[in-house]
Amino acid sequence: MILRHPSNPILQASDIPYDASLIFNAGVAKYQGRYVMLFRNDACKGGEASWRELREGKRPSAEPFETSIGFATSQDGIHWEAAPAPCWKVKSDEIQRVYDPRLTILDGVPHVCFAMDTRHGIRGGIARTEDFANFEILSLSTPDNRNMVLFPEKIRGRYFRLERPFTVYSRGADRFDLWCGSSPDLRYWGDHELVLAVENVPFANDKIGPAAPPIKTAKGWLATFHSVWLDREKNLGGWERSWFKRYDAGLMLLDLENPSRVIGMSRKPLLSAEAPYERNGFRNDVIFPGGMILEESGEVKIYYGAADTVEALATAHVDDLLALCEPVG
Ligand code: BMA
Repeated sequence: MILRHPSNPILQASDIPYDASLIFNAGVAKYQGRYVMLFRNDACKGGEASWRELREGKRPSAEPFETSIGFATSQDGIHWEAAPAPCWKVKSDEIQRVYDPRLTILDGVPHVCFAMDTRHGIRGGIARTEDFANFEILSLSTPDNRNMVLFPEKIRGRYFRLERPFTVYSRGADRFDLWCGSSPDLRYWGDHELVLAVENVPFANDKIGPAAPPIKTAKGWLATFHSVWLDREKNLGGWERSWFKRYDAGLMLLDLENPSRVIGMSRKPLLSAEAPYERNGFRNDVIFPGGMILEESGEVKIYYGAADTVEALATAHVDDLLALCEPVG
């Protein structure tokens, strides 16, 4: 049904022609006759030697990584070539990094949703780029918010996005839900509505959030989300050593005209960590989809970060994915 690609991982540190350690959580789209990818690179600051130490479980006291966004292209969506240098790195007194890019071609132009860590909170942003070298930031949310994804077209004359605010006080620590907002111009966002809450997902007990930008089908918007299961008794481990959260991929179907309405959902995870590159890495047992492409053949390519370490690909037929979504409500 859903197949992990035999070439997995499709992108990893050894494929990158500059300092790279963890290559994951990529956004992917088809653009001008090829596949394009923006990926997250957490590069170990201490170079190869510190990187080896980290992997042996010797954790340095200072923040060991420097994050940048890299660009890669592909003719088939499977074999990728990374550009010779990172394409986006933001650092200032206020901004610490941008990460977890998602890509949507909107009005014929690539748009990137991203998370931004700042000294005053985590912000979700949207930027447009014509060349994957210059990024014009169109909007930035108030903290804390991230995991934004854009719908690929206007709905009822407005732009829509899914997002995940961090409701720390009102919902208790880590009880974060998935929301939808809309905008006349991609700059000003409002009319927010709750889409899916943690308690609506049988395999989540901690938090959920948008994953890849949704794809349009005759039955509704097919959308992935990530869901988190926390067990403080069970250290899942990884190079980071202490890690207690399993990240699965979930699948839901949203109403075409009102995308804040869930009309279907898979009762089971679409993908759970099974393969060695999903089970073992910086943070074990993490699946984090960020890109989804519907091919003319009906094949859906789902790109996901695995174990916060590499980028992987799974494929399924769109009809099989739709069949997984049981009616809701
Ligand atoms: C989330 C984000 C992602 C990461 C995931 C698992 O909260 O930080 O970037 O992949 O945790 O570590």
